[in-house]
Amino acid sequence: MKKIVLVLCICLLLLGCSRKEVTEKENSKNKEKVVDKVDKNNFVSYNGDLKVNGVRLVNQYNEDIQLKGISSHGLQWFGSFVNEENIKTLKNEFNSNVFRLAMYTIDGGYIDNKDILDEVIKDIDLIISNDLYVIVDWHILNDGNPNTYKNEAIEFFDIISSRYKNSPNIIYEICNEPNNTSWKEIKSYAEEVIRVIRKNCNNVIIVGTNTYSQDVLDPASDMINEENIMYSLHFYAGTHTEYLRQRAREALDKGVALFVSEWGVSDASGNGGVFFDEATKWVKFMNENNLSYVSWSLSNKDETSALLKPSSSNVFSDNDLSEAGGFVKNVLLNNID
Ligand code: IDC
Repeated sequence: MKKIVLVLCICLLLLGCSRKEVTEKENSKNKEKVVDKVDKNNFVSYNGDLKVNGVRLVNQYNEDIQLKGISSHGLQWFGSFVNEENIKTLKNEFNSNVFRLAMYTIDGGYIDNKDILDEVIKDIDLIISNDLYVIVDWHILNDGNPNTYKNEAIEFFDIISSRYKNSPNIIYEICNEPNNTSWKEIKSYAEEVIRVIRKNCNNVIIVGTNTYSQDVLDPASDMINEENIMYSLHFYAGTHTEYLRQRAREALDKGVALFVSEWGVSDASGNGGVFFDEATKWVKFMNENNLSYVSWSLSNKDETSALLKPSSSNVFSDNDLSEAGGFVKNVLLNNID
């Protein structure tokens, strides 16, 4: 009897070891796959459809992924900076893997002039052809409550999501910065717009939170009951400090998946500073929590958040980078931490 038990134990032990060997082999194979096969030229081809798993953003293999990149300024004003040369520079020299198209609603945006749709489509195609992720941002701001132009939002997202229904590249940001409204209003808007997008595809959707996308605890007790939803957290280093990082930590602890779809080194006006010390704290925080982030903005406007000097032409090089631009380039190259 003892002998039988002993033999059985040895068998089990051997089986365990060989299992372990197999998993170890599989793991190292997977690692090889990630390290050797992803680079800037096949970023989306490799990572494919993104998903939200708990608070994590993951790729098609369920591997963690961190998107990092730049946002346009308002396309109605600075759209000419979204061009082939600049997108290639951001990809090759800044290691950006995502670009955000800020399409304002009012102030000369879609509500005022629907021709901007053609530009958005042209820009999306350009970014897709560079194998990058692209955030299509319905940039509400002065129109505080997203329900103000809900019907237009539904029309817009129906057009884009049916046109790009098979494209893993697109991330939908359905309301940049709600303000002076309530989570109840935002949630009911989001549910309607999400329903329209979901008829076409299952891509990740980012939902703004109240108070210019800072009230990230609101969804904790009242989540949107859909797959692949994230909530935006926006900060400007001269205005938003540790208290907002603390709120973000609490939100993450409570299961709110966060995406920093806009941040700047200036104060919240887009000017002032620059505030590199506080921005560095934010960068550390985002990297530690594997949060994805997108910096405001690719423009040569005379304001400190602009990544280019006022003298920059539409196609920029290193000499054209503003103080903010130089800093953000280093952030994206992982030189700041
Ligand atoms: C700012 C621009 C500025 C423009 C203003 C109003 O930097 O040039 O005049 O919008 O359109 C946000 C907004 C973003 C703001 C940015 C800085 O999403 O549109 O851009 N900001 O103020 N939220 C917090 C800060």
